[in-house]
Amino acid sequence: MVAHHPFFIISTQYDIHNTNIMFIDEAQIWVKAGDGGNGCMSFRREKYVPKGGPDGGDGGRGGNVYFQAVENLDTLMDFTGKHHWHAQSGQPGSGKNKQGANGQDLTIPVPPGTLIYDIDLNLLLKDLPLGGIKVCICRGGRGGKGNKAFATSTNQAPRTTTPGKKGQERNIRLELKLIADVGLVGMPNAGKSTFISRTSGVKPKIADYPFTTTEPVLGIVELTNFRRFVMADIPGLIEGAHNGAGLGFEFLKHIERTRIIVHIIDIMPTIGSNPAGNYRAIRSELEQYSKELAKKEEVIVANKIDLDPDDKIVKDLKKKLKKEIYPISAVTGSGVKELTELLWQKVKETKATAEQ
Ligand SMILES: Nc1nc2c(ncn2[C@@H]2O[C@H](COP(=O)(O)OP(=O)(O)OP(=O)(O)O)[C@@H](O)[C@H]2O)c(=O)[nH]1
Ligand SMILES: [Mg+2]
Repeated sequence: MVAHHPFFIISTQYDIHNTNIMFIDEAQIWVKAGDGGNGCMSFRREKYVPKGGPDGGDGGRGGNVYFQAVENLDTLMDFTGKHHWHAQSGQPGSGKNKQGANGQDLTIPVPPGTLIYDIDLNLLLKDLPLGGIKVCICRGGRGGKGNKAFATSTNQAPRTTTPGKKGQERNIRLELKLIADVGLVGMPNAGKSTFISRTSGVKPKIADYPFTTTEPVLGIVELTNFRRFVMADIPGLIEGAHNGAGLGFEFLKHIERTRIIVHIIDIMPTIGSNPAGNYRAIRSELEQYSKELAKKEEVIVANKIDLDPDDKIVKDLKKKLKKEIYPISAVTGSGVKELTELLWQKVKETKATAEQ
């Protein structure tokens, strides 16, 4: 449901020059720096001293708003529930020439790669490509002057003070480009879209006819403890795809850069085909398309096990393919949680290897 939240928009963009599926994660928020505290008007009052001098202190400075890129964040989802962000205002000055306390700064953590736009100015303010970088986006207001500050030799009892200045405020749009970690491949009707809709916030069209999906769809798969990865659903592949048959081929380039391929096999395919044969046909298409893609780590999933209550088809498939196979039912949810855990683990491992 995340995709429909007013402050959280997911859209997919294709860039044919860049073979990644780009996934734009967006959030709109309002940020405000703290106001400066007002200056104070006060006169010293001492017993037996007829005229005390002015002693109103200055107001404190309002806190600034910073954005900081933080390494372990990877989406803007945390902004879904919080639209208003403000730093603390400065305290007013007080008597005895006491300056008001400064307001505390606010630092908003965002994932590396976040772009910060001012919506009203339609302007890119900053780009935070790397973790650790911190920028000030709204300055806190200066504190006002207390009447002590206006005392001169000719005006020893000023009654003038100034108010604190307002803190800056902005309507901000955050934008983050993500790349899919996991790509789903398989024949039309295998249940790829059913799987992504069960595990992420996106709801692609699902139907019992081939080529229901005509364009890639990306979703964020969320697990417990803030673990997440990005998954791409692409149109189904068919034999001859590498020569242009069907729809899926055009989108294969998008999964070239994903870390893992999930190959979904329909264990009850249409008459005239069988699960093992379909698996091999898709593998052959991937190999003919690109050696690199074919070398990518693959997780083989047998889907629709609700239609195979005595496990016969899956056993037979394992025997034929001689590979590890993860049985699931995208419809009933059986095996789905285990599979997403496994995928997360593999994404984490490939990320760690890539960073070495
Ligand atoms: N019984 C059963 N049916 C399933 C399961 N998963 C998907 N289906 C059905 O299979 C049909 C195709 O599902 P989709 O998710 O649209 O398949 P797809 O792989 O995205 O298909 P394309 O977009 O055409 O490539 C739909 O009628 C689903 O309801 C499952 O686990 N069990
Ligand atoms: Mg589909």
